[in-house]
Amino acid sequence: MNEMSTSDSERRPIEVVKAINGLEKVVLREIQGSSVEIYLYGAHVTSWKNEQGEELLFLSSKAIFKPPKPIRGGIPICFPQFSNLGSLEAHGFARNRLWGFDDDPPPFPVDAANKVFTDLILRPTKEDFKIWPHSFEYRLRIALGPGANLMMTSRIRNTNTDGKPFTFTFAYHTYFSVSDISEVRVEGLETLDYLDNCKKRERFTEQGDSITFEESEVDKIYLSTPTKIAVMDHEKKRTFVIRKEGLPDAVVWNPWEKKSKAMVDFGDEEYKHMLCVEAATVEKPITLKPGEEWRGRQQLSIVSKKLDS
Ligand code: TA6
Repeated sequence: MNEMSTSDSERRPIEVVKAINGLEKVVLREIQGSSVEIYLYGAHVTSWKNEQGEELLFLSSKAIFKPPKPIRGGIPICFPQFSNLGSLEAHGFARNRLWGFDDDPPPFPVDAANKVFTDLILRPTKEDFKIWPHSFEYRLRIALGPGANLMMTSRIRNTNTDGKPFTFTFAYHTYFSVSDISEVRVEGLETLDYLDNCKKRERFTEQGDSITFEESEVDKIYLSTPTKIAVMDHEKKRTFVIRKEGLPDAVVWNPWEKKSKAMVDFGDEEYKHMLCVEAATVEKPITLKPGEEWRGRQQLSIVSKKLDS
């Protein structure tokens, strides 16, 4: 990755449109035909399509596009708290806040191939300060490259002026669209330790084979995983590859039948067509002193053949 900026002349234009319930949405289109859609509400990616125009992310048909309800599906951002690991609402507040455009982002290591991107920024409101008394700047670059490569880079800086550090956990809570959950395998998490959210976060060690899904909810936090994980959809002959930096853990979630029925913004049968595999940092929360910055990046891509081990 070379340190240079994509000149404005090279950069492809982005579209900003009024979408569901008047919420603003950014549309990135890559020259070969792939696209990404991002709501400023939550800096939430709700669509990622390949060059054939096929949707790669799951978005519930019952998703609610109305603050403060988070959008069900796509890629919610969990910050400054993953799940209920703290006193804040589940998964923190970044996913149900209105983000702005970052017109003057600090220099950024870019991949020259990614000519279409947008820079978004979140700073705390007075209300946020009451529940999480810290100043921060969260800069997010979402870039789309050839082959429908989707790159998401988060830079979180502690801007406290009272000398106080802050600590957070984080996840890109990606909902992949799959043909049939019973046809899906996840590779790259074999033999790893994980915390089982269905068993009071007890610690277990995963078996030696790739992970498959049958009969019940799966909600596991895999610890210190490889930087590359594959989600293989045999029926669609499609493999999603997740590459991650600064995000040692990975969460795997499928609500299965019972929990699907319990969620108002999720269809009873929709668990059959989605799988969450989330690049995360959970086990070892990140602590930043004033002036310090953390970076967490995920790259999502699609390959048609099996991932070389
Ligand atoms: O990432 C998995 C998880 O933490 C599950 O425990 C489940 O609750 C899921 O997230 C969805 O959470 P949400 O708050 O969006 O309903």
